Amino acid sequence: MTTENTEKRSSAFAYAPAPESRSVVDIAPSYGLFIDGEFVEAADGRVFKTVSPSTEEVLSEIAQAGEADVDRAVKAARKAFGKWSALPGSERAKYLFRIARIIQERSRELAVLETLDNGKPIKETRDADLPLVAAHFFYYAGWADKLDHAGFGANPRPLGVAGQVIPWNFPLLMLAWKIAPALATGNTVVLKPAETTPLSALFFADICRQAGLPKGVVNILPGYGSAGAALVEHPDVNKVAFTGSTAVGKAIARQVAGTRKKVTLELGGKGANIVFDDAPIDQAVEGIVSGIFFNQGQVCCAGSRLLVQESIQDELLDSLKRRLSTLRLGDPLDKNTDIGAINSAEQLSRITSLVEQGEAEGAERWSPACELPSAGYWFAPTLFTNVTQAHTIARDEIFGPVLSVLSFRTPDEAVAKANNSQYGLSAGIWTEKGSRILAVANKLRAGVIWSNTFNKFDPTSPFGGYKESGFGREGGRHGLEAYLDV
Ligand code: TAP
Repeated sequence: MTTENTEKRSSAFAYAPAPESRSVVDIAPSYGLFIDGEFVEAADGRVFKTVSPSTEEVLSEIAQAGEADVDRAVKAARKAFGKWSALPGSERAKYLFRIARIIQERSRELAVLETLDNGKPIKETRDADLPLVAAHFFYYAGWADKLDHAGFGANPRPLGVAGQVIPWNFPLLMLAWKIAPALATGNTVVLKPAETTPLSALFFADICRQAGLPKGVVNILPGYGSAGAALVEHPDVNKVAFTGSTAVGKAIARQVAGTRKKVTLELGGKGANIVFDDAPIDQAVEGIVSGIFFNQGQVCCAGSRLLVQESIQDELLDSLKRRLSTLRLGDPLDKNTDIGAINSAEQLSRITSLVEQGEAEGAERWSPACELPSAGYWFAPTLFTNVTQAHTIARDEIFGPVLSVLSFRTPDEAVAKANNSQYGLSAGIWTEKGSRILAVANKLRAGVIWSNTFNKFDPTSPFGGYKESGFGREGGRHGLEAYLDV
């Protein structure tokens, strides 16, 4: 996969410290569905395997929810809703605070588990995912007794049973984004984790038991192939929350049309990271790297299009290539690993085929010299130059460690190119001029805009998109509205 202008990796593999031990966490050989406070087999007894994407080792066998199980879980959630929604907010808050504290106490186990099941580097699960997960539960615990003061009028009411479908790129964090606001507002939950990453959600089910959460308030249904649709279509589900691909988001919007179910969709993106000629180059390079290589680029708000002002393009690309040559790809449990595994064979083949299309359409591909492990699913950090707006790699979400570089001359051209996308989720602006940050940000059609940084998250900030990136907001005070009849 290397190209002519590939640079030699210098000392990237010289030092290999002991990896974080997988013995930190006990993984059972099999797990049931979590319904009404108990782990149970699927009604039809079906199971599927979850594998570690960095080794292809089978981690565990998971019960596979079908339609009957969805019905069972929705009934349990409906039954629990009466008492749960009638609790004073201060009581619901106590459970959420307890869950948040247990997550902190067990964060080492959870970080290792997430890294094993997802393939992302331990330094990301440890320093980003887990702290953000706990923070999300703490933040919404704080809202539970203040809903009358959230600006939605007096006495806002919960909707009922929330059916939630989450993706594999941030399994536990997306669970937190969905479950914390739902419970704070008095709803009960049936959540379907992605089929490639069910383990941290099942571990979370155990945390719910440890926290003494009443039975049926949270139900977790791993599934594969039909559980998602059965949940969304269940007539006793009042609220649907989905994060994932735009194609499935559109299907869900069609499924719930005319049902009065409240829906939030958080879908794909093709974020533009815009670097002006007065930007601090070294800082911008770090932001570009974290923007597209964090979590192997499997991030809906990734800065997957670099828009660089023409006058600094050569200098910036030289710095960027030097920096990419220092990234360490390999064992995700190694604390020094920067680039982990791609989540699944399917995702790897999607990335590979889009990258091949990029080359076939005439863009120039470059990667640092990089040895890929023989087992598992891996893709080297890749950047494309000579990219035009018409190229597929400039338009489609690749959801992998692949950066498409385009240039611009004027701020207006930068804005026009950034907005030239079916998506509108994220953008970044790099410049020393505060006035330019405000002027450009006001013209960008993106739900989240960072300036002089990228991929920073906070539970107090609403997150969500424009256009085909979906609708509704998660996080912050806005995130409460999705779960309330206001
Ligand atoms: P996605 O499309 O993201 O989601 C698949 C999930 O949706 C599964 O859990 C599936 O459950 C459920 N689902 C499928 N059809 C459904 C329906 N009609 N109603 C309700 N739920 C339904 O899946 P993927 O194939 O893993 O990823 C494909 C692409 O999506 C990636 O390449 C990436 O571009 C994008 N993606 C985006 C994000 C974010 S954060 N925006 C996250 C992950 C992936 P069942 O198996 O039970 O049907």
